[in-house]
Amino acid sequence: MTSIDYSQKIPNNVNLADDRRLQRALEKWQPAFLDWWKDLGPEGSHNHEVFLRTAVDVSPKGWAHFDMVKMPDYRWGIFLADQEEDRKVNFGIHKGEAAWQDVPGEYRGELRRLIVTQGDTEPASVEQQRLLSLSCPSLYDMRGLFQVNVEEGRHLWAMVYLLHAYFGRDGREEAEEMLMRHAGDADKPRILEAFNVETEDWLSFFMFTYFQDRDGKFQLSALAESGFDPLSRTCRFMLTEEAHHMFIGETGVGRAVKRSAELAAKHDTLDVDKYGAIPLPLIQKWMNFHFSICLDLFGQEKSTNAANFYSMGLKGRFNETKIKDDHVLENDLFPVPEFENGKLVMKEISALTAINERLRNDYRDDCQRGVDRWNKTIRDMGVDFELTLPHTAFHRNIGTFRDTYVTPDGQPISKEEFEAKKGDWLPTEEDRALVKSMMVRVTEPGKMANWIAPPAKGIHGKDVECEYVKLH
Ligand code: BYC
Ligand code: FE
Ligand code: FE
Repeated sequence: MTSIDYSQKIPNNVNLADDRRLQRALEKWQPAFLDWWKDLGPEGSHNHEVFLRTAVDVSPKGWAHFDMVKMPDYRWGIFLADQEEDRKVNFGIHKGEAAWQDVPGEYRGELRRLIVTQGDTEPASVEQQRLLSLSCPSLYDMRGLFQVNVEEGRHLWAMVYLLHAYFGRDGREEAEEMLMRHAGDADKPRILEAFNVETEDWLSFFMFTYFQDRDGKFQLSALAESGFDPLSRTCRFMLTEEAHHMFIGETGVGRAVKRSAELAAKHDTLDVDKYGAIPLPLIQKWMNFHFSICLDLFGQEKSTNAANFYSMGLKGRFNETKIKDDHVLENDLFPVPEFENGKLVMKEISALTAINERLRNDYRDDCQRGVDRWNKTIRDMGVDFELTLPHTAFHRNIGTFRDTYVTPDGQPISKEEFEAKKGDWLPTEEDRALVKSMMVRVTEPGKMANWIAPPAKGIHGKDVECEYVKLH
């Protein structure tokens, strides 16, 4: 089952050829997808040849095949991780029952909603990033961008497959809608807020792949626990690709940090913009922005939706089966933050209703790890500056902290104070213009824009100097 049939119009490892109806329906959706890619995929990329990895096998070892690929010829397909024998529903009220190979009728609406929300983010990110190749800091980075973009396109295929295969006519309608909503569109925006923000510059792109793709990791991990087995298998394979997106983010921010610290040490000042690099305090502002909008993606602290998804066995916790408890949670409590008379306090609520909050906490811990590594780079250069994740309450638009005003270190303040100080904490128009002015396109193999350090090594054993993209 693991090998992928590339002789098909739609490469797949789900025996699509055996289900003619489904195959025809997906083959009808395929040109709409390709039109969307042409219109809203990476600008000006259609003739480029790119050193891309393509899935040829879904086994943990060696599923990735690297080759020069002409961008529109990338083979988007449908790949599910192998079926686990005897898999069970591992949490909620159906715990212990055999995992579902079909949609449980009573949960159809909820499952469809989860799949649609997940699917919607994938093409959204491609739309958000579509202009970035025009200001890439190197061919190595342009390749990284395109790799992420084609895989997010494939993640859309993953969700569209589930909609077509398991949700009949409404599934097909939802699949069409995926190509109708657009990031930032005033009339038909993408579903989640953070997927409507423009990714204007490469620092934003690296923050996006560090923080926002990491939300992907946590949401997909929670969906990979699903009792609906096809969703679990799809998400498990998507997660193998996600790791590389976060690598691009972590090393990208890390290289900007390194260059900035290098120049700060050399000239004994943090104001390295005079030397063409992004000052560390600006990197902090970008981080404050991206981290806070990503915290919103986890939903409200108290969510009956999340409680229901869990009890129904549709969406679990991060590493559900490794957690040592009853996996039903009816008698468990979990602390969530609340405002009481202007003060932040923790309140214990039902662990079921606090599922979103728990995932957000896991996410926060994971985010901290990379920040620690960036700080080590800064220290190693002998520069006195520390990057810190802002407080969970800072700059939030969903849940308890919506309409509250809090400093990055968690002190409640008035709206007026927040408005007056905002420019110290979040990117201002001038900051954005400054960073944008550094985003000069560099396309000579091996060369880097001045604001970023070169990567430690190239891709798949190749040198950094390799011509990762042949521009045509
Ligand atoms: N924006 O009960 P609540 C990725 C709504 S990233 C706008 O807390 P729930 C990727 C909510 O819909 C991973 N609206 O909601 C990364 C609800 O509406 P109703 C994406 C929001 O359902 C990079 C109401 O507020 N995957 O893959 O518990 C590149 C009540 O809220 C938002 C997923 O998100 C928001 N941020 O939780 C490419 C997984 N938050 O019912 C790709 C699927 C909440 O009042 N989605 N609302 O009309 C879910 O699991 C959940 O729907 C959410 C929200 C976690 C998003
Ligand atoms: Fe994705
Ligand atoms: Fe991703």
